Amino acid sequence: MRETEADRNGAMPTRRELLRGGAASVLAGAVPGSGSAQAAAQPIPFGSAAEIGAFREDARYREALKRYCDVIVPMNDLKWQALRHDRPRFDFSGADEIVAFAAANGKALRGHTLLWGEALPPWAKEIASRAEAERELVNHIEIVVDRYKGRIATWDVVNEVIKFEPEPGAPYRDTIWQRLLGPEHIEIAFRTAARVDPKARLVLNDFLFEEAAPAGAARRKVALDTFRRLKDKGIPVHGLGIQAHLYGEKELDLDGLQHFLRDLDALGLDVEITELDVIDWKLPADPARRDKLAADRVSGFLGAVVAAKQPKAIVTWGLTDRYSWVQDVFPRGDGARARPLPLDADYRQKPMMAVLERTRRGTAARK
Ligand code: 9MR
Repeated sequence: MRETEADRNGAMPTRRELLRGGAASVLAGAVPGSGSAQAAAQPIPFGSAAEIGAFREDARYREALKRYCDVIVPMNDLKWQALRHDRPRFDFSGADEIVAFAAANGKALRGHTLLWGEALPPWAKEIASRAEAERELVNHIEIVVDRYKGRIATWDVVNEVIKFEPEPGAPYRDTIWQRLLGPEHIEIAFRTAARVDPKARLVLNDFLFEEAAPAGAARRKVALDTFRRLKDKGIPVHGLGIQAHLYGEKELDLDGLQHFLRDLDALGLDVEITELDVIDWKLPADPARRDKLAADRVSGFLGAVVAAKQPKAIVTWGLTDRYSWVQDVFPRGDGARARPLPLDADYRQKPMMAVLERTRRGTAARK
């Protein structure tokens, strides 16, 4: 692998320096389990969501995916909106491109997502009865999971089902699935995915488990209650996807998070960090200062996570600040570009990348 301009210019150690430190397999994009040279303890697999527009148009983006990722997640192309824009016909074009790229480059895949109340095609509003909702949901999951059976190892079976601020008796979001099927929509989705691909790892993916406000604790409780219910009913579920869209300006409830991780462990569940980035709209403008604060936020979060429970993977929601939902949804008041990700808009490594590397290799500095 060539030393790139980014290595030479970035604030991070050069590739040569990292190699001296024994990080060769990471920079070579080594895939855990592929038999490539690795340190004795396997590093936690690292990955990113891949956005199809950037993936198609930007060769540097594809190179970055090859170089840094063990795991790739199609960011939007497995959502209903992408697959089902035409009700009778499935359109797998975008997902197939990313899946083929992953296969060609020896990357694992996460599937995102089989059930969500958002990113639905307009026709979904026409689904009117319980029977129709169940038929559509089961049919969708059967076809999608079957197509990628043996290729997509892990599925975010349900995404963002927990109510933003859950209340007693009202744990789940008001979505078309919840309205027509009630809480059973979660069970139907997991049961169907497991039936079609019994070897797949099946995950419930959601956010704000690290939140210090009361909603954080309430959301953790709903997740645990949901898992207990699924387990009691014998429904296969393997883990929790912790999205981790971290707010740069907010202190996190790391004690609450660690307690939660131990509770999940006691239930026999894995965790993965699935959509990590830092929402930096309230952080200071100076890029170096902002990057440092974002890296510190990620370091505090991941440090607490690995101290309580080793995640199966750490996945960021994009790789480069050039393309991120944070820029669109949380624009800064001063008009400066958002810097939520481990590479800057010119693909230079930021301090966050060093934190990710240290965390996944278990070499994070102890406080
Ligand atoms: O980053 C995604 C953006 O490109 C899409 O327009 C949006 C709607 O499909 O979804 C974004 O990704 C979301 C993910 O699927 C679920 N968790 C929150 C992510 C950021 O909004």
